Amino acid sequence: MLKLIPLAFLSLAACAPAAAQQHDGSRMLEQLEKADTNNDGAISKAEFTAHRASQFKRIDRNGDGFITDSDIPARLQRRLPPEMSSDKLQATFDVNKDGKVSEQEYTSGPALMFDRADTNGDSVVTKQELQALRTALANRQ
Ligand SMILES: [Ca+2]
Ligand SMILES: [Ca+2]
Ligand SMILES: [Ca+2]
Repeated sequence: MLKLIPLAFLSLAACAPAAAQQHDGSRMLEQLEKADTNNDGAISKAEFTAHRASQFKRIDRNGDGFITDSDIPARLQRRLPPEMSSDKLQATFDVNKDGKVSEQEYTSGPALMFDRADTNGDSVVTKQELQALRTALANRQ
């Protein structure tokens, strides 16, 4: 369980705008590919949302339905770059500004990588769209 937290946390942060500016696009791409639960090579918005919901459950360690500071161990927080801090996550996902990120806020929060990959805007990232993004990211690095 403890081992899962940093991973889940990194993938959460990878969805934040600041992280999108960084050169770890391949990790974000990986997250996107993992969301393809029916393995048809395409990721629908529904699959993406479901993937986020399962991430949320892993990050919300005390299971109270909210991501708060206490869900991220202080030991881990100190090692994380500033753009992955809980402040930053809350700035991105805490829409009603109550200091907690609810499951609803997280699953319907900004989906930068998905939106970027879905170039024709039909809410499905196809294999071709995924490949195009992979190429674009590789060229940038
Ligand atoms: Ca799929
Ligand atoms: Ca909130
Ligand atoms: Ca599309």
